[in-house]
Amino acid sequence: MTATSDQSVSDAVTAGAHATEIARSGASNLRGTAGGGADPARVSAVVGAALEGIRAAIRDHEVTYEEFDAFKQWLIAVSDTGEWPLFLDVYLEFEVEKVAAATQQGSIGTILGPFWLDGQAQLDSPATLPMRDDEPGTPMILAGQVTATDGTPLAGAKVDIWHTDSDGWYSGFAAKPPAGNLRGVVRCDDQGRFEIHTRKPAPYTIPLDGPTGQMTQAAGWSPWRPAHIHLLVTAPGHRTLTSQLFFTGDPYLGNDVASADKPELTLDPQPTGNGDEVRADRDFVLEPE
Ligand code: MBD
Ligand code: FE
Repeated sequence: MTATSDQSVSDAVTAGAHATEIARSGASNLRGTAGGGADPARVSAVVGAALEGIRAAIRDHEVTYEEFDAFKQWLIAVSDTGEWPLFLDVYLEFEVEKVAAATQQGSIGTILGPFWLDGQAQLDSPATLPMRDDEPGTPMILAGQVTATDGTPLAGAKVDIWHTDSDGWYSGFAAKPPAGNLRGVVRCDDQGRFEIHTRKPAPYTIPLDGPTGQMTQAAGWSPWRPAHIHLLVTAPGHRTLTSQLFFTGDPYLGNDVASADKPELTLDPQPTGNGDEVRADRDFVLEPE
């Protein structure tokens, strides 16, 4: 990878440093137990297969010393910018999510990604997410009900929601939006219903000034993610649903750099008649633990 100027590396470093801190603390390990104590046979099988995949690429494509050295430089840049969470969540998490989804009942989910934050505003439904006085973008209502797989409404359910602003920036990971912007944990009513007032997010490119974006572009791949809303839907005694919602007509659907979009997760918001406000309805079904 080519070197980048200090100025252009800053988006990647701003996002990467915080995402690395969160991943290192284990706070974003929402679907797993702590690591360690792995069975040697499993380490050998999984790590062995991963290494053999890379060795096969070297053999099949006759990788040169120059390219091997560029790979080393790239790995070092991933560490220096803190982009391990970004790189892993963009290029590998969707496969891990498929493994997890194979044993999950209820609503279909998708990957968590690197930009979830703990400790956000706790709100009661109907709720408006924290936003700037002049928050740009189309006003949007997301509403629905959380039930168990047997249809029981889940009174104690919460919807933890985070998404970019209408320019594609996440609060907490980019300099522009203030802390907590367009993030919140919404407590549903006694019927498990929620109504969340926010702004429609925009399509997003992964940082282009860091090694993950540079590798993506060097390969001629699209660095875009379709516009999306992240959600963690929780209820006591139920398995947490990690999901994202997308929008009909988004030009990047089916070509998500993170391979996380699924047809079942597409919203088609409709005008409410209140200015340019739109509304989308979506229910969630959680599996008892
Ligand atoms: C994102 O916003 C995201 O959701 C994922 C999975 C990866 C990179 C950026
Ligand atoms: Fe995202």
